[in-house]
Amino acid sequence: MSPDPAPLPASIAALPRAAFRFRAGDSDYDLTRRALVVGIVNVTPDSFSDGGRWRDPEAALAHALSLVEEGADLLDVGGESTRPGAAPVSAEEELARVRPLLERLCPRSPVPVSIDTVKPAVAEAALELGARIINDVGGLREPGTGGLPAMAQLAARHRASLFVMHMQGDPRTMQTAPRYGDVLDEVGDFLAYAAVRAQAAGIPHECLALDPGIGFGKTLAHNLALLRGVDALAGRGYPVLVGVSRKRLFGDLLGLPVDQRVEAGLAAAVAAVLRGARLVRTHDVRATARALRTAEALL
Ligand code: HH2
Repeated sequence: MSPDPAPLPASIAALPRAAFRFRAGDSDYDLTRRALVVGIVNVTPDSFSDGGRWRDPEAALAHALSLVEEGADLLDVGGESTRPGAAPVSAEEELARVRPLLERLCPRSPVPVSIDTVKPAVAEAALELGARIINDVGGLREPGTGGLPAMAQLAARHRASLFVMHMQGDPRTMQTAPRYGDVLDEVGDFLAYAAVRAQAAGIPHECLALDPGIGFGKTLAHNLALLRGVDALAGRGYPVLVGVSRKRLFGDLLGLPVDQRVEAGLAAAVAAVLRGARLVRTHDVRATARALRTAEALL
């Protein structure tokens, strides 16, 4: 039996209501008291922490479904690594990686599936296969028609939802010398403007989530400022998604290699959720779901 909910802490109660609702596919989530866990399934040869592990589509499918068992509310499928220094792949290659999994997963997934891509052609094929969310780590940079972003127009046409992430530069060069005036203001302004453009393209407010893009063209100081400022970002009036799972910031902070960053990622996820983040993208679904449910019970 769940304990009676306590009053919301002031940090969360003060945020706009619109930051606590998200819709994807047939699911309409009330995020007032619960954050969503987004399970990562990378079908890439070279992702920084799980590259090459799920290239066989049957193994990838079993992995994805096991993440749902562990508590994933959404699944995010990716076919191109965006780790610092990663070389881009063609749309054909990326699609050849994700298609076999999406064909198997979308018809039987009990939770909405998202496609992690910066390419409209890949996103469109994924939506046709049944994905319900586009995770655009390019921050809507591909132009569409009439000055509106291609990814937003595509999502609107397919009644899909959209994660919009901030990235400075591109994966090949983004960590060379990231520079900001006030990182929180700049990233927040960028995302709020992207959200307005997405809505102009026809995406309902509640089908959008904004992501500061931890590790994408950011130093350790930038990443920490963004995580500390999640409440300011949520104050823009959209649900905030954070992805910290196994990332380099924990290497910078604690000197740990990629296979020893789970605990640090849990602490960061919990801290971000207590500041108002409402979606957490992670490889470590079971541990993250347990950590978040515990933190939420104590709120
Ligand atoms: N991080 C990665 C990839 N996609 N999408 C969103 N919205 N937010 C993130 O923080 C984010 C993301 C990088 O992590 P991973 O998928 O594990 O690695 P790789 O890009 O090497 O495949």
